[in-house]
Parts: sequence; C-alpha cells; structure tokens
Amino acid sequence: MRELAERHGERTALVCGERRWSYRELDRRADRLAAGLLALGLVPGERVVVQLPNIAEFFAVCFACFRLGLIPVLALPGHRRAEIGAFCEVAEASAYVIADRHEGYDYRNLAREVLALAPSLRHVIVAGEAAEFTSLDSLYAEPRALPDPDAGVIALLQLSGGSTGTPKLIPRTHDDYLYSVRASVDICRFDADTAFLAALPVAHNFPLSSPGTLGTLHAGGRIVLLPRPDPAAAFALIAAESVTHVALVPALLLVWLEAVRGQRPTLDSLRLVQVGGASLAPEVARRVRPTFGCTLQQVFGMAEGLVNYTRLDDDEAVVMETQGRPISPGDEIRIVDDEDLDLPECETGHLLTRGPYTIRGYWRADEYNRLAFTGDGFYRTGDLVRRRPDGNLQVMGRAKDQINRAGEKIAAEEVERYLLSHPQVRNAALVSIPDAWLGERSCAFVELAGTATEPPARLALDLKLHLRDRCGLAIHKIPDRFEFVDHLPLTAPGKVAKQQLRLMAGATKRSTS
Ligand code: OOB
Repeated sequence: MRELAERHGERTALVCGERRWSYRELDRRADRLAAGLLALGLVPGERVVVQLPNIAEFFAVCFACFRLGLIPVLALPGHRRAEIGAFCEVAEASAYVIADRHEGYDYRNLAREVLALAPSLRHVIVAGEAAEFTSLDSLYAEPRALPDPDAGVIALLQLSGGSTGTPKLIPRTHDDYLYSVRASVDICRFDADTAFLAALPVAHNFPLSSPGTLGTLHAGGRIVLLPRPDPAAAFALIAAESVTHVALVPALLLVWLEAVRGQRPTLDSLRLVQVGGASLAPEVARRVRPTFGCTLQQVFGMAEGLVNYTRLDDDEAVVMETQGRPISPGDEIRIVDDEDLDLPECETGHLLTRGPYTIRGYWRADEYNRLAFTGDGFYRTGDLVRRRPDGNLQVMGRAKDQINRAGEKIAAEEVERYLLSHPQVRNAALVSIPDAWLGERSCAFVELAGTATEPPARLALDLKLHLRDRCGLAIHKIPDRFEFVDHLPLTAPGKVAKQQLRLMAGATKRSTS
C-alpha cells in the first residue's frame, strides 16, 4: 500500500457513495488507524474479527491491521451470533469491528451478545454511531513508525465453507496472498484503467483477491463499492463510474440478466464479467456476451488457496464449458479415486491440490488437518472434477457434505448440530436440492422425538425460530424447506443416506417451508 500510494498518489483508490479516497488517503488512514489500534493496546499477532459491509472503512481497517501485524478474521455481514461467537472463540480474538447498522440490522446488538460469549474480546470498534463501544473514527491517531511485518507471517484469516460442525479458519500469509493477487492481475489484465465494482461482500476471497479489490489496487485502478447487491443500484453505478470489471456468483448473474431485460441500462463500459463461487450452467454463460456486450470469465477458486480462471483469449467453448486452469505453474493438481489413486486423464474424481499459495493446514485444527490434507500436504478440496486434455478443469460435483446456496457455503453438519439442540428433534439431516435461481437450496429432514401434535408448518416455523433466535445462526443457513419423517434412511454402515434423501426431496410434492 505504501508503494502504491507513492506511485498513484492522488488517483482515486476507492469510491464509496459520495466518498472518494485517493491512494494517499487510504495509506494515511492505514497509518493513523494502525497507531490508534496500537494505542488501544492491540499488539502484532492478535486477531481482530472484522465484520463490515461494502464500505470504505473495510479497507482502512484491513490495511491498518496488515501494517500493525494484527490478523483480521474476515467475517461476512450475514454472520450472526453462532458464527461470530465461534470465530472469536477459535481465533481467540481481542477485538471485533462492525458497522453500526447495515440493511436494517443493528450490529451493536450482535456485539452485545457476542461479548457475553467471548471472554477474549477486549474491544468492540464501530464504524458509525458507537453507542457504548469504541468509535472507529476516534481511533485515527498520529502515525507511529512501525516495523515492517515479515512477509511470511499470517496476514489474515479467511473462512472456510467447511463441512464440519465448527467453522475452520484459513491462515493466509502476506506473501502467499499477494502472490495469488499478482498472478490474478496478470491473467485478468487488470490495469490502471480498471474500475472494479465490488458487488459481492468484499470480505469474501473472490471479490477480495481474485483479483478483486486487492488486485484493483495492485494494478492502480479504482474500487467502486456497491453497498448491496441490488441490480438497479449496480447498473446506475456502472454507468456513473464507468465500471469495467465485476465479479458475480451465478445466482447474482441470473438476477442481473433478468434485470437488464426490464431496465435496459447503459453498460457500455463493462469489459469483463467474472463468474465463480458455484457452478455456472453453460446456457446461462452463453447469455453474458449478448446481454452485457463483454467478455465472460469463469473462476473456480477456494479460500484455502487454489484459483482457476478461463483465460481472456480462450475459445468461446472453453469459457462456456470449463472452469479454467490454475494460475500458477507451481499449482499441483491431482484427480484421484476414493483410495487416493490417480485417475486416468478425463475421468472424474476428487480434486487434491498443493501449491505456492494453498494452505497446508487450517488454523489450530491439528486433528481435522489430518483428514483435510494428505500426508504430503495436498489439500482435499471435496470437489469432484475432471481435467480435459487441454488442461482445463470442469467441476462435476461435490463429495463434501456442503450446500452451495447462491455461492454461500453451508456445512450440513453445523446446521444439523443446531437442529439437534431442539428438544423435539431426535435426528436431522440437511441436504441440497436444485434451485433454478440459487443453484441449490437446503432441505432439512427431521425425525421427531415422540409424536408431533402440531401441524408440520407450525413445527417448521418453530425450528426456524429456534435456529435464528436461540442458536443465532446466519439467515442463509436456515433451511429453506423442512420434511418430517418417521425414520431417516440409513446406509449399511449406519450413516444417514443423504443421496436417498436428495431423491426423496425431489420426489415429495408436499413441502413445508
Ligand atoms: C470461492 O471460495 P469458497 O471458499 O467460498 O468456496 C470454495 C468452493 C469450492 O471448493 C467449490 O466447491 C465451490 O466453492 N466453487 C465452485 C466454483 N467456484 C467455487 N464450484 C463450481 N464452479 C465454480 N466456478 O467460492 C471462490 C474463491 C475464490 C475465487 C472464486 C471463488
């Protein structure tokens, strides 16, 4: 950032509503905020849960943390008590940074709940009206000379989509993260003329680093922050700020494609629409160029590291039908069967990967790491892929017990664990069902303890309220549908037969949502 500020000085680094911060301004804010965080007593290596929407302060806070050597844990605005409490606990976080309100939700109330659960938290820092907490604005202080952090230390903790009952944190170092940003900038040809619309939540790895907002800064371009993913607001910003690049998940792309039909906006400035985070159907991919008049790029990445892109000069068929190839010659890809044996070319199998910017282990999770990584350090992605002779990967499915709802990952086990905490639930299983808009949505199969006296719709509502209010679970994890069964079907070794449940969900007419 310091180098960027010297090189690009007064050029606009980011646009947030009426505010425009230059590179110099962003650099100065990082300096002053780092000094303020230090004055609070926070010291290098401590963890700070950062839960900010798409606002300029996100970047001031992140760069201040990087500068001081504090480690931000990048939470998403949709997370609630269950998730934030777990991040604070796992990371032993010392501070929690929030916006006062966003989208009608008051994060200060959430902070009050989290404080009661997280003994390690010493500070809540609020962008906006701070109430009884520390105001972010009050922290800007006289810059202090700070030692440069070592490039090999952890810069940030990303969140894993996960498939386990408790969230896993992903330690990314300064050098590995920046390596992936630089390589992404080259491949996606971001440059000083790039105006990148941050339409997805900025904390997510895709809009942050593939090449995303960090890539935009690295290239000397301009970040345009979209406060919420409303297509009309997005189209207005694209026109007003001459946005050239945007990253979308397929579900949001579908919404935009529909909205363009109705609104006929001016989108002439757009040069590249990147789509990733979940499977993109070729029929949808084919609508991008005619609708937006620009190039499509498929992005298959993961917060754990590996990122694949279709290249800007790839044949149309490659861009429509594949999820591209890795960014680095150092990325190792293995496609294996259930016994970890390499499969012949073009066969579908489990994707294992190891490389210069892919983690070798989750944060403080030794036991789980033995399952999630091979003995020689390959990460088990949980994705089922095939590699075509031209080297491009196609995501064919998933072996991990996860639901990919509009690009937001839901670990089935986590939701099941919370369902089981309801006194009326004897057993529960969460599965994905196909959805035309979201890609997938979730269906909870529930075996009740005793006989139900209430109608299914009432029970479903009770369970939803239990998950939301008692458990404090993020809204996107609340099952979209409930099915009540006498017994969950089991496989021979006694595990819940989820494949059978998916078929049952497809076949049942009656649904309780
Ligand atoms: C991105 O990161 P995460 O950590 O939220 O999720 C990773 C998982 C992958 O393992 C895969 O299951 C799925 O999301 N995924 C895709 C996909 N891109 C990601 N599945 C099918 N097609 C795709 N194009 O989602 C992420 C991180 C960086 C860049 C882009 C996406």
